[in-house]
Amino acid sequence: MFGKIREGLKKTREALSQHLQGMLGGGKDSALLIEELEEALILADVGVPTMEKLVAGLKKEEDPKTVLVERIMRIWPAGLSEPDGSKPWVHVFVGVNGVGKTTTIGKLAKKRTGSGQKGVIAACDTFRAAAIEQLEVWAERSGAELVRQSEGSDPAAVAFDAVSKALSRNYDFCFIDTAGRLHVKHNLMEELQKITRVVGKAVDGAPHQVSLVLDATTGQNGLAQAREFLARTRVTDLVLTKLDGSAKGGIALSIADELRLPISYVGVGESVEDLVPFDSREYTLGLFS
Ligand SMILES: Nc1nc2c(ncn2[C@@H]2O[C@H](COP(=O)(O)OP(=O)(O)O)[C@@H](O)[C@H]2O)c(=O)[nH]1
Ligand SMILES: [Mg+2]
Repeated sequence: MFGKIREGLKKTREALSQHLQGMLGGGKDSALLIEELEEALILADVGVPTMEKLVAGLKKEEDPKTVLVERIMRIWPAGLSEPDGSKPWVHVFVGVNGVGKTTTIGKLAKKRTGSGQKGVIAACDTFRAAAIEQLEVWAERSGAELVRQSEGSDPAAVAFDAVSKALSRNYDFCFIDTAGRLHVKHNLMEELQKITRVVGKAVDGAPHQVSLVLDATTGQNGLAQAREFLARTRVTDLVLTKLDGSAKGGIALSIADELRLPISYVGVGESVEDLVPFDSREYTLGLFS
């Protein structure tokens, strides 16, 4: 598993290193190097405020690269606290269409069933039949049970069914897949709030985890999405997907710096093993070498 984040950062690292040769190789005027670094960080979607924080006074440092790495390490928020053993662990996944919610749920379900756990997945994106079918495939692949109703049914009712089932069977987890259509933003947020309320009535403390899934290829757009969700729903952590296809891996820093939310997992590909726990050190070092 070690190295998957670094591998996922390949495109970002290549983009950064094109601009950073001076800094890494030495021998250039330091003001020029800082200018290059600023540009490289912006191109990697680190965002202006975070970039400015990282480079401030850097040209006076004897070993700018080490200082930069230390500064980045200080930006990552503390990790998620350990699950408290609640059973079922009710975990809701939110985010706009196409970011990778369903895929992430499938990968995580497979991880859990692979270690002997039992659980259900709730198909609460009831808007499209295709969404339910896609989840069905992941449920089969992982051996988790799918709780679904017909297309167009009330997502909160599906969530309630799923949580009740997980509770009565003493299952370990209940994953809730949600819709992400943005053109009816207001309704989507209300729908998410209703799901949250309903599962909280069925299981004490639920939802225990609400992950906002963001697509790394969308860069700063992801940050804008996050602000919208955070304004209307409770989010406990972030999942950053498609790092493998992105040269904008700096977005993780921008998000961590502004939102102060931990990143729990990183998606680095489409198959089941391509979801890895976030590792701040590997991520930081993987940006440069
Ligand atoms: N390369 C890559 N593709 C991903 C990753 N996660 C999801 N995808 C792909 O992104 C597309 C949309 O994912 P999906 O789970 O349906 O998104 P949802 O609409 O949020 O549920 C699918 O084709 C997935 O295979 C990832 O980490 N890397
Ligand atoms: Mg989906």
